[in-house]
Formats: sequence, structure tokens, C-alpha cells
Amino acid sequence: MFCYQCEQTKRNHTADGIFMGCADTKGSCGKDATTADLQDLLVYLIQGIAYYQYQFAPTQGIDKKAAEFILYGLFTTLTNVNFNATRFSSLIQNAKELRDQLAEKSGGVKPSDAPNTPLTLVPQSDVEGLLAQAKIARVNAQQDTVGADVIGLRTLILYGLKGVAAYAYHAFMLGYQKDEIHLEMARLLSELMSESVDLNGLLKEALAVGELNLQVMALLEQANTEQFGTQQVTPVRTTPVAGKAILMSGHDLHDLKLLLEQTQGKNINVYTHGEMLPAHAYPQLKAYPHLVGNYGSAWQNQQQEFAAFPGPIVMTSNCIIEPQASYRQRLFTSGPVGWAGIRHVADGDFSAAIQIAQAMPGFKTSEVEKTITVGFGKHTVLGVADAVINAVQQGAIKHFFLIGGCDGAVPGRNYYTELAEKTPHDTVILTLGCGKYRFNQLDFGSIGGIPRLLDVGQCNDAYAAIEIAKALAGAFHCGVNDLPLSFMVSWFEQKATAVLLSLLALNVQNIHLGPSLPAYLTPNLIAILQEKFSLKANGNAEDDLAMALSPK
Ligand code: FS2
Ligand code: SF4
Repeated sequence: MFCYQCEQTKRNHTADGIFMGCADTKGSCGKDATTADLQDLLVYLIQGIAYYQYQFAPTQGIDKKAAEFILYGLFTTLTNVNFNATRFSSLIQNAKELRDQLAEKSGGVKPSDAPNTPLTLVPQSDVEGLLAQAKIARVNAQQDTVGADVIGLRTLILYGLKGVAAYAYHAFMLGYQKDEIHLEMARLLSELMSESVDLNGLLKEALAVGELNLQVMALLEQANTEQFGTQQVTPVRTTPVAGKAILMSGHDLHDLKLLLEQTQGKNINVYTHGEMLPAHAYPQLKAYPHLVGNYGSAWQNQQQEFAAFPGPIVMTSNCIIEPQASYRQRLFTSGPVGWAGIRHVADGDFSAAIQIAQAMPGFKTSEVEKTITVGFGKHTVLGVADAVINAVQQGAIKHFFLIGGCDGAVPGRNYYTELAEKTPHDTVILTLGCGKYRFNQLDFGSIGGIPRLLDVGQCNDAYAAIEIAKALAGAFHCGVNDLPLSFMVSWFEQKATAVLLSLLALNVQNIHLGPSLPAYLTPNLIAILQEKFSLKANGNAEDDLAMALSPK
């Protein structure tokens, strides 16, 4: 196996100094070599599907089945989504069938008959055969011929597209999709088959991924808002309520809605976990009285938190980690998520989980109520834009920080707690993603009635944060880079890569990215990004804060 797609990749090298990433038998996330290799093969065949989709869409239209498969297939390969090797063996065969159907539909036109390309590879029927084929599909397969910089940019494009696919799949599940998004996704994926080694051209395509992600995040925001209402400022209970309980984690609001419907009148309290927290802000979700609160924190704490939860748990997207014996029997996966031996909900029918919730005692007593506040989405913040602008003009608000993104297990992530704690009292923090759990229980107070900590939502709500920044820039007749606004982005997986590319596509300068920089960005690529965008690696919180607050 070879994988370096996430922040927790192993940063080891051979004796000759060649970067190894997660190799050998298992990655830091627990992904085994078989699953990793099969994921590579699936992504390889998806490029073939994308090629035909892109070539023939102008005359034959977007093939919707292929478009859905591309999104779903890529989503399954994101960090901490699907660890079930058997599932990948069958997805590989599905991908081959789909690619061949598209090729046939287009008269079998192929640019070349070279064997073993994404257009021609015939996957073996058994796992051993597939693993023997998988080497050519590794992201670094051509490193010796094209060099680490080219591989770095190709992977930046691919990993960004994986993140885009995840967001697009959530929108798709809510009934929202756009042909132009499918077409651009297909174009960029098929570009990965190109032999180009032009760094400028590849960087341009990486920024095109960022532009595509902006469209997708906008579509997902539209889907969430039209389906569940506009986010409202809402205190969310973080302590248990006596009674039977079920927990839902991940990003899929569609799944949560189905669960709320199916548990209605059954005397079961529904709790959110991790990235599901912002669900409480949506009127049509919070209207269910049995959506009682949020339990636990970010994904990396799930083994302790799930073990202590007295009911079943459903994982709807990333980030799942190895289930422990104490809760395996009451854990369910949904949609793209998978783990061998864990029951999977494929069709939105949560009855098996509901039965377990009914059979378990749930929380015996209610704890004293504590809350955190969510719901500062685009409409909420722009609704008080006049007050915010006034506060800036009066000097009451001197600076804004966007401190958000992913959380993770490494100790260096305390940087974000320290950063938030040390922000001066005349500054406002916008946050989003699961990175917020590093500081969202702290009391930051308010400035003239405006809370100092504004939770904008899930990581995809980075779109709302961008819109808020653009509106502020409009009000002050300046560019986003001229605002007293600093982006302190914590990344972990490929959705954060997509969001980073969106910020770069908008030419946002001076982003602080951490806790460490992506391993696929070589020193040369980092130098290019520093030169073009003044991208910064995290230093220590105090110095970075001082740098952010120094006059531009
Ligand atoms: Fe957190 Fe994990 Fe949201 Fe990432 S729950 S790191 O996938 O997408 O942020
Ligand atoms: Fe390693 Fe991350 Fe890949 Fe898992 S997803 S194998 S931790 S780089």
C-alpha cells in the first residue's frame, strides 16, 4: 500500500530519504493494505468512467448513474469512511461494468488500446488478482518518471476531488445536483490520466478543483436550507436527558431527518455527535422534540464516547475509527461508510438500530443542563451585518478570525485551543467543522450583543464563511485580503483539501495551515504556494496570533 492523503500519514522515509507515507500493512487510521490497494484500483477505474462521461456528455448528456457512482465511489475512499475490503472488491466490478457500458454507449471509441489504463483495465475476479493489478493504480506509481512535484500536484487534484465528491454526494442525497458540476468533475478526473508534467498547468487545475468545490458547497447550502430551513441561533444541550437514546454521527443531515421521522412517538431521544452538531440549528430538524442534544465531541474521541453511550450509534460519513468490542454490536454504518462485521444501513431504514435503542435502558438520569450555541450560518450573520459593520467602525471589533476545519488526535492540535483562548477580547471568531470542539465549550463573551464565537456550521459551511467575508469586504469597499480577517485552518482529510483549494482559488492570502502541511506538498510545491498565496505553516499560537494581528 501507499497512502499519504491525510494529515496523520506516517512521515517516515527510507534510508535513501524517499518518503514512505502509510505503507507496509496498515495506515495510521487502521486502513489495511488490501483495502488501500483496492481503493486505489477503484479510483483508477473511476477515471475511466469520468473519461467517457466527459467525452460524450456534450452529445449524449450526463449519464446520471455514472455521475452518482463517481461521487459515491470517491466518497468511500476518503479517510475514515470505509474500511471494508469486500465492499471495494464489488465496487471495482461495478465500476468496470459501468465504464464498459459507457464505452459501448459511445461506440467503443478509445483514444488508445494500451492495456491496463483506466479505460482498458479488466479487473481480476479474486482479491489476489486485484491486488496484483493495484500497483499501477497507486498515486505515486509514476514518481520515478515524472518526479515528486508532479505527483504532489496530481494528488492535490485527486484528493481535492474526493472532498468535492463527498459534499456533492450529500447534496445529491437531498435531491440536488447540477450537470455542470458532474461535467467538471468528470473533466478534472479524466485530466488525471493526462501525461502533463507542467507544474503551472497542474496548479491551475488544482485551483479549478477549488472553484468546483465552491459551486458544490453553494449547492449543498442551498439543499440544506431549502430542505431544513435557514439556520437559527440555537442553544444545544450537551448533557444527557433521562431516557432511551440513539446517537448519530457524521455529516449526513438527510439520514438524521429519516432517523427523526422513524423514531417519532417511540420514546427514544436522538443525540448528535461530531459534525452532526449544526443540525440543531435547522428549523425543520430542531422541530422534532426528541432531538434532545449533542453528545460527546469530535471524531477522534469516539472510542471512549461510544463505549459510554447507552444506546445504538449510526455513523453516516467520516470519521469512523476501529470499533471497540464494547459497542460493536450496537454500531451501524450508513451510506458510503463501512467496516467489516458492522451492520450497514443501505436504504435509510434504521429499524434495527431503533430496536436496539428500545431494548437498552438509555440514560438513567438527566444531568444538569449545559449548552453550546450554534446557528451562525450565512443568513444569521448577514442578518446582523449592520451591527457587525458598526462595531468595526466604532473600533469595538478589531479583528476576525476564522479558526476551523478538522480535528484530529495529534497533540499539536491544542494549538487551536490556545489560539482561540488567546485571541484579544475585541476580536470575533468564526468557526466550522469538527475543529471547533477544541474550544466551543469555552465562554468567549460578546461584543455589544454579538457573541465572540460564531459557529457557522459543518466543514462544508466554509462556503458561508466565505460569503460572510465577501459581504464584509463589500461593505468596507475592499478586497477579502484587505479585511482585518485571518484564516487559521486546521486540516485532516480530503474535504479540508477541497476547502483549502477553494480559498486559494479565491486568492485568499496568508492562510495559516496546520497542524502540519500535507505530505504530498513537496518543499518545491510549498515554496510555490508561499510565493503565490503567502501560505503559512503553523508556528506557535502566540507568534502566529501576533503575526495575524500585525498591520497588513
Ligand atoms: Fe471532521 Fe472528519 Fe467535516 Fe472532516 S468529522 S475531520 O471528515 O469533514 O471535518
Ligand atoms: Fe495513512 Fe491517512 Fe491514508 Fe489512513 S488515510 S492510510 S492514515 S494517509
